[in-house]
Amino acid sequence: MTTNVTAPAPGTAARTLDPIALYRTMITARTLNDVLKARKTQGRFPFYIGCAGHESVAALVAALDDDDWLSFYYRDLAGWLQRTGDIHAVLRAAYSRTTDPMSSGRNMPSHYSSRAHHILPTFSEVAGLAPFAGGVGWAFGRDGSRRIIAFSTGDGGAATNDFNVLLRQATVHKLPVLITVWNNSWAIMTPRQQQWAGDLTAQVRAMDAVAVDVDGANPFEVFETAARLTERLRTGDGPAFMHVHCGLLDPHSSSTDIRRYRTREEIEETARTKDPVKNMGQLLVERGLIEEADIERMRDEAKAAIDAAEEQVLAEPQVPADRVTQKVIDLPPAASPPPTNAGDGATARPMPMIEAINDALVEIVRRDPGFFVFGQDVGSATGGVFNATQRLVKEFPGAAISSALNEQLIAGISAGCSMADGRARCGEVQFVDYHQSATQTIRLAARIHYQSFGDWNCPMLLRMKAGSGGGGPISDSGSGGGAFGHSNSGEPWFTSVPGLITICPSNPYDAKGLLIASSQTRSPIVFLEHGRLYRADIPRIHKGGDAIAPLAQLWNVPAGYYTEPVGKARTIRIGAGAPLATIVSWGTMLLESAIAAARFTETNGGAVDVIDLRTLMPFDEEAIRQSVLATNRAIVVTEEADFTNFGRHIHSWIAENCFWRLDNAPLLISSVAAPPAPYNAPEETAFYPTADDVVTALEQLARE
Ligand SMILES: Cc1ncc(C[n+]2csc(CCOP(=O)(O)OP(=O)(O)O)c2C)c(N)n1
Repeated sequence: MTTNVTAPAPGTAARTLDPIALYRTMITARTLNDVLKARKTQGRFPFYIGCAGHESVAALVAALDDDDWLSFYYRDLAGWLQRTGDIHAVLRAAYSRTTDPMSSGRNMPSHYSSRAHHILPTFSEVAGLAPFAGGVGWAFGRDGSRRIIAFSTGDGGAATNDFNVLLRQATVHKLPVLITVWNNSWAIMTPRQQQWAGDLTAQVRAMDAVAVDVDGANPFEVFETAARLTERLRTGDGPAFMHVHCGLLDPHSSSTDIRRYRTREEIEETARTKDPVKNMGQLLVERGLIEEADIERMRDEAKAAIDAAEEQVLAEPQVPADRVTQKVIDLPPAASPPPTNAGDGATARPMPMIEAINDALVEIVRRDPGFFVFGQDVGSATGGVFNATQRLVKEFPGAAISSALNEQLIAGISAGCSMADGRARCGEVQFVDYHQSATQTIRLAARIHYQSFGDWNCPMLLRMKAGSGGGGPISDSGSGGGAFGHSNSGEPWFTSVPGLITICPSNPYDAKGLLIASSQTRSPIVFLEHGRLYRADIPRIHKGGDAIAPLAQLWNVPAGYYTEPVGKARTIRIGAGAPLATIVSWGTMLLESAIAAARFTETNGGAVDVIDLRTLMPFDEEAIRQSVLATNRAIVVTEEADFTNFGRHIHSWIAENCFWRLDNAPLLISSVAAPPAPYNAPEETAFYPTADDVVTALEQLARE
């Protein structure tokens, strides 16, 4: 083994290693680990998960530049210390102090995170950061900065979908990601043999990454391998993989009894042969860089520094309970109005929603050349299967990029890249039904702001075609034949995720304004585009009859850049005089509701208020309250199937908040309780509510 202790090899830019500083970091990590283990045993805090046996990760970090990003996992205390030198932070996290820079005391200890030091916010979900790390690598691959990101996980982590998504992201797109698996042979109590068959390193190599096995008990070998691979990564030749063989010197965590699942012989053998701190000390002594006595002295110095830090941290403030709802969501800034003249003479022109979406994407890229849409088929000449990116493809080559058929891969690129760039980066999911594999990534993206107590934002923007297939509202255009897999409306999947903004426009004007507003988001957004509305015309009172006048202007879309406010509903009054009832709806069902209101008022006179929620979560409570307090009657209309759904949430909110002012029980109109939606026309039509159902409900409210 050769050791790069003085200078880089001629002709390379490899970093030099200060072996004594590295050893100091490793010994500090081990000492801090032992202190924290003891404190947990003393009942000073509820949980601790340690690093003993994994300290060579400090050598890997030593091979990187400070501008390189890190995606750690819970064994990477030594990596944290190598990058930040901050023992206080570790103690602050353990003791849940507000001063904890990782999460202000919100997350468990050992969940490393720091925007200032480019350390992504560690999740408890094993390897959950993997698709995000791919997204960060994507950003670095595009920006020419030659930065890289190093990702680590354990042997159990290598079995996750998330990890396999990262491998595909990084290899297909040749991303500068150093992927490391720290194989300590255990995933809690499950031996390594359950995680993969055959040779993991060979498997990764076959995917077209440079892949090597490394002895994790030897920090010099870890450093040299990482330094060599890192230089290659900076050339843009694609990812590298390190299969680091190491040993776990402690039980899995403070909740696990090591002797219940590991033999005494194996534990002793691991301690004897796989202790990187002990090995490093011996190597330094053998090379004459330190003396035996220095080891004890350095340990004492580390302990003294930890003791002093602990005393200071214990005096720092504990987390106040009333903070619990802070930093859940970060809405985009207030809306900016359309230009009165976009410069080409045309201020506004009629167009369907799909054109308005094309228009919005073009406006976004004009102002933010780093913006892109990544999704299945979106880079094709047609601009995806629904043509939403057709103009991007034509006018901004490279801004719409076709992806592999993997929704989690898409979400990860969008999420990670948005964190690296600090601006919305867009993924397109072809049908909302297929977002399922991305669920974990979406949920984690939505948690980042809260978990890190505002240190991180994840402005991921995911556009999805949602809702029933077909062209135009059901009352106008009949069945669509979308069937299973192409017809879910999707609201409950997203509106139940804390920290996630869900938007669903009903018309071209709002689609454009809200999509442009979404490009300024700080929290992740799911933007639901109802397929029936892509090419829908202004809804008509009766098939072939007059257009509904109050909606007509929303099909006239201004040229240029404008935004509509996220979190604000649009109240549309249909008819004249005092409104009889409030209908709350969104998307396709907003059009059915408007048709119903027009028909009802045509026959009965008077008016109906139709509230288009537009943003489903967080929804506009004030708009609903104001209208229902004036009408005293409410109907919620949703395309969702009749199970636990978002429409019921709005219905329940009205009952809870407006109860004493209601003349009758609020009504809920939804699809039936079945999986959406059968392919044949009779059953499909029977599945969805239409304007006729809403008219019946209005008549019932008028009678009661
Ligand atoms: C996705 C997920 N599934 C299960 C768990 C529970 N869990 C926590 S750690 C762990 C084992 C991880 O093992 P490995 O990746 O080998 O890392 P090690 O702890 O051995 O370093 C499990 C199953 C989890 N946190 N996340």
